[in-house]
Amino acid sequence: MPTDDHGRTKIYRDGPGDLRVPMTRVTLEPSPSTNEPNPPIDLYDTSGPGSEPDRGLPALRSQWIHGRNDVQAYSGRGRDLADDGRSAVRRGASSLEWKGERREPVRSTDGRPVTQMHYARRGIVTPEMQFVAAREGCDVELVRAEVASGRAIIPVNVNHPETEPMIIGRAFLVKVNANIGNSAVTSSVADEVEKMTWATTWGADTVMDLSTGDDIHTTREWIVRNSPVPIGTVPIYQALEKVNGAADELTWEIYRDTVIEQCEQGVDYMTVHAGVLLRYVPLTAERVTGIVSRGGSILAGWCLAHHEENFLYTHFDELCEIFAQYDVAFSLGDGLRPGCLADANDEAQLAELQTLAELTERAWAHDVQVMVEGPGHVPLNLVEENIRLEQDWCHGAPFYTLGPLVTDIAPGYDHITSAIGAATIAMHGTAMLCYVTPKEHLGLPNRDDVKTGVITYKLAAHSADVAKGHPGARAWDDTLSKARFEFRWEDQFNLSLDPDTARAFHDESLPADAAKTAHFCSMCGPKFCSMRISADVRDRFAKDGMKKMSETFVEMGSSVYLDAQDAAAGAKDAGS
Ligand code: IRN
Ligand code: FE2
Repeated sequence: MPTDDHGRTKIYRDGPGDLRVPMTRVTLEPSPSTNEPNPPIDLYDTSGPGSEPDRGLPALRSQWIHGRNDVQAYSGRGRDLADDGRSAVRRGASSLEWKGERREPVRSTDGRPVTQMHYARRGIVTPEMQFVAAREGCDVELVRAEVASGRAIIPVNVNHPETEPMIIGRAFLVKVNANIGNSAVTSSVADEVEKMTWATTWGADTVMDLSTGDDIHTTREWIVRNSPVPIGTVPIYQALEKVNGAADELTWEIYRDTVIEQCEQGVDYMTVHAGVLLRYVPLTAERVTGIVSRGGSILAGWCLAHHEENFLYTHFDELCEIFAQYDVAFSLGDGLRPGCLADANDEAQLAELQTLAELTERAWAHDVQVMVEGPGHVPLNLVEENIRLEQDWCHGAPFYTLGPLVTDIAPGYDHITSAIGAATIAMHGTAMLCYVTPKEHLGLPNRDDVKTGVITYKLAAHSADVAKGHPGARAWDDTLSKARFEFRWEDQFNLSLDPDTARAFHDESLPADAAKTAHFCSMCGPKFCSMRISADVRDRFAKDGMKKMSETFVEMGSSVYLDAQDAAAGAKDAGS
């Protein structure tokens, strides 16, 4: 959320030890009629401490990571990995070089897991868990227990010390992911860093870098070093670049080296489409839109070309061993998600989900954190079944869904078609929502689209928090409503998800400063403002009680018109 001089400031709440937890504090004006003070409200803040792009953020978690004495620096993939010759990383643009300094990656000292799940299962409360508890305003034991059981994850790679820990799980606030990333066609490294910062400014809880094309490695390095939120990727995209787009030439070794390269850079979670099994691919043959997942289509193509099982599935345990040594979380990819209403909840989708359930348990056996990806496009009446099956089959592992869009007829408005599905599925327990921007199906989102996508998903997520009765969620709505009823316009703007737009829309028709205290806006004008009329009625008839007031109202002919004098007084408020 943006901090500005309009009553919103960034504050740090003291947590246990040396923890400083960021919040946006909104200070409020007193109620005009009674002059009673309104206490400030603190809102969850994802914007980070603010970075200079070519310097990166401070390494907040460094001491926590090293204090555990279970990771150490090593010289990187060159020492330990067989290089098959094709996957050699250009040393010149190494992940390990930042501002000319060589940054040694760290990983587990002796191969044992260094994951938050590993600690949680042993009853250890980490500073990351304490930070999360202070941020969510909940008991740290809830955080530990949910992480231990797999029902929540804290994605924090040991090589991303810049991140402010956050938690994804149904017992916590619903989170929002924003996808960014260049394609071969448009945009530069600096643009993508700027988009990441912009997305977290408006409330993105995680950001996925889906870059393809040139400079994939450098783009990601810049993004990770500047990101206060967990970064996710889809490593198969970069692996495919390494074989120049020839999916058939992909190998486990190329993929594995790509994953390690990204583990060393500090990527916090990775989408792995390991559930796209050879035998499921024919199930998509009769679909209206086939396989719409990029990663899913790459792996389906590979399986068919080789007539072999998906190498991500056959090497899954090796992948777990790698993830465990850096604390990288799985986002088990839904490579067979439906791409239209007609294909929703079909055999291919549900068969894959069953495999994702099996993989969840395999990852947990390695103490590796997991979330499970979900659709896509689903008619509203089938949305709930998706979360119900996922929670049942995957033993409560957090669900992370892409919307879903509940209708296919509104290209240009798919942030809305999908936010309807997103709010619904989150109300029933989805832990994180992958945003969809207005450009979905049409083009690469620009800065405005990123903001629109994030705000739209924040409101979907918050609606679900309220519906779930999440502690404290409703207070935000009630605080804004009170400000609205009392015509505290500045408070109403500052409490908004997007204060800039709220203020600009108001000022479009009533720009004068005085209008900020007026008891109406230009939507209804002074005569028809229901809030004003209702407040007047309350004031005038308070003494006599509401019952009498209602009788009088009927006697007066049940008219909502104010008399001419009142209307003029309202107009004067605005002008003076
Ligand atoms: C989220 C839920 N289902 C899919 N996603 C996101 O889609 C995922 O997190 C990643 O950002 C993107 C992967 O797209 P493909 O490769 O499956 O199309
Ligand atoms: Fe789609």
